[in-house]
Amino acid sequence: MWKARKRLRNIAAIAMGVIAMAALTGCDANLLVFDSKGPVAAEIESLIWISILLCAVIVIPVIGLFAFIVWRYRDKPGNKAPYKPDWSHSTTLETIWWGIPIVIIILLGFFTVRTTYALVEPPKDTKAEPITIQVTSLDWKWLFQYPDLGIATVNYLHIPEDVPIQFVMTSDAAMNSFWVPQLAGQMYTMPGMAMRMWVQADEPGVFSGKGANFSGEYFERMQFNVVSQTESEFNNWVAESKKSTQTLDQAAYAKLSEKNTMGEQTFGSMDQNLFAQIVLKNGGHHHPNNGLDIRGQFPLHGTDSDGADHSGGSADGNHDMSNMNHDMSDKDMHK
Ligand SMILES: [Cu+2]
Repeated sequence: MWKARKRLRNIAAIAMGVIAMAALTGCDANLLVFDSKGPVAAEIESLIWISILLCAVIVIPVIGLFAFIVWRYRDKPGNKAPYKPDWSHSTTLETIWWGIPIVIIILLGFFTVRTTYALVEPPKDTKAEPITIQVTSLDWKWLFQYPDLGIATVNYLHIPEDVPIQFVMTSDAAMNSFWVPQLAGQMYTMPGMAMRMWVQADEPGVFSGKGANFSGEYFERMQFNVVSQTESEFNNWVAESKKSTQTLDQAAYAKLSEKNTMGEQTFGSMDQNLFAQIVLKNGGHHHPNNGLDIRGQFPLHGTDSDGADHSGGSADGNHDMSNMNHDMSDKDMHK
């Protein structure tokens, strides 16, 4: 009996040690949401802090009361704690333990909604002209296209510091989640949809990003570095990348779409319509007035221009890419 109990205690001690180690090593130095390096991530970080404080308002008194009650009402000869077996209701207590959570839920909701809406817009205090990066998650790699610059990369990207980056994201495989913890929150990439997330880095540096969603056999290989650079360094990198003779055309994309893993790649030129085609071929549906900068050429369908008939679903066979009479390549058309 005694031996069994001792063995149980040893197992418990080892289990606690393993959990503690996992908890400590889990904080990869590159994945710190509490070490934000840009205005978008800073906004999210303050929301996390507000949430922690509001939770603490409940958690700390509850833990304190638990310890107090266990001590105060413990079974001990001569304990003078009041004993009231017939007690059943207290309006004061009911008001407190319903009132505080209601106030906390209202505050949490207020701050969450405020942050969510704020993040739809590019960072307010930045004057720089935004640049767009189109992101496609594939099995098992990330494709980044720079429609403004005509280059593309795989599994890494460079951005200029202090410039708002508009990530327009889709998936051409299982859905995934794009996450650069120090620069922004997570956003899902989904086939047939284009999602937008604003990102901005305050300083030069290398920030790690990853697919935060399980996406099959090699999901853990869906990692990439975001290299933030000064404007001149960034321009040098762009000029250097343009020298690459690799072109991201249909043939190159077909190769990228194969199920495999790969290292970093750079394409010196690319097909400007590719991203739009990826979104449309998976059942996507272009809405010119939604403010998303998907770029590329879209076929005109129905009565899009006056905003009617947007009910046509994903199985829309009318999206024939050969019928490119609706030129959306002009940036102003997206305003
Ligand atoms: Cu439409």
